[in-house]
Amino acid sequence: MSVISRRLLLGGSVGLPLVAIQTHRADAAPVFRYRLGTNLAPTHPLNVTLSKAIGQIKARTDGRMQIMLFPNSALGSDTNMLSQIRTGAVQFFTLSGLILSTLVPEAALSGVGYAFKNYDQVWAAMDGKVGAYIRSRIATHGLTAFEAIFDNGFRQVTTSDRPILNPADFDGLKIRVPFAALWTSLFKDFGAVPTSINFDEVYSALQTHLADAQENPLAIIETSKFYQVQKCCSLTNHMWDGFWFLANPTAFEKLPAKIRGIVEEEINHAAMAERESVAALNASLQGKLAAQGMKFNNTDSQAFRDVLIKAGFYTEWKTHFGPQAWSLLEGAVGKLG
Ligand code: X2X
Repeated sequence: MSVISRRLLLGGSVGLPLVAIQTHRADAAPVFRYRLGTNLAPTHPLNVTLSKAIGQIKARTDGRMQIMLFPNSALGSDTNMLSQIRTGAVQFFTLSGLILSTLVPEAALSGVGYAFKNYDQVWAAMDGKVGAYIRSRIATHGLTAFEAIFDNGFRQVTTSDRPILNPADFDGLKIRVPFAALWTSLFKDFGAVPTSINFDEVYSALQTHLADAQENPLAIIETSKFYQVQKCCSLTNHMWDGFWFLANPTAFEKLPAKIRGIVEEEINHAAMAERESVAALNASLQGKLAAQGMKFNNTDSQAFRDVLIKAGFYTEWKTHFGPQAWSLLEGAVGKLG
């Protein structure tokens, strides 16, 4: 406004300077204001590291690339946001590969039950052939996934009353799972009764006993305060999960190449920092959560894996993913089933 007023004033006429204003405007470097949605609490390392990256991006682009972060599903639930990023209503979104599998079936590959045994296997696969394969599949469905996946972590089961000591303890348990066929299938095969609920409704679902259990890594159990509404935590490590940083391709391609490069660099850098923070939290939070009242127990993963084998879980999902995807996964983690 002040530029216009000054020019109008200097031009001394109302009609003439209009062209000058337009030229001036066309010459000015455009500013891009994009929105980024995440489902997690602001204190989770995902949001902490993304906030830092956003600051870096703004500084490195002289204020031209302004990303606004909306944590806590403030722009919508995960399934809703998946629609929004496809239409471009939101430009950036972090999403679990498993939930993404409602659109890109192959994206669930990283979530096969008891596939990854440790983080070394996870990062070798996700920064290697498995991740590259999944990203290429995501691209064919009209979304862009950045190279470095963010860590969610190895998932643990929490319950409102009984602990899960053995697979039989799952019998009839009403457990909340995110929207993904693989999650439902896994817990059905354990004998539980899974209910699909978006993350933004999990706390209240547990509070009202719509579900009596949920499963998430310790960093989420802490930052989303599930310890307030759950009593037991069984260290099952039944699945590794990560968040793809997704971009709407049209919005992303609209950015000048230099800005695109800076965004990619800073976001991928944030993912590496986030992985370290999450791993440190997941390794150290047990004591804190125990002090907040949670009762922990370890489990024998082979006993749970055996139940899945017997139930035909691996056979079913091998068929679902197909031989190419399955052999990539087995190449990273060894023979499954
Ligand atoms: O919904 C969940 O449980 C969460 C936060 O772990 C995911 O985004 C998959």
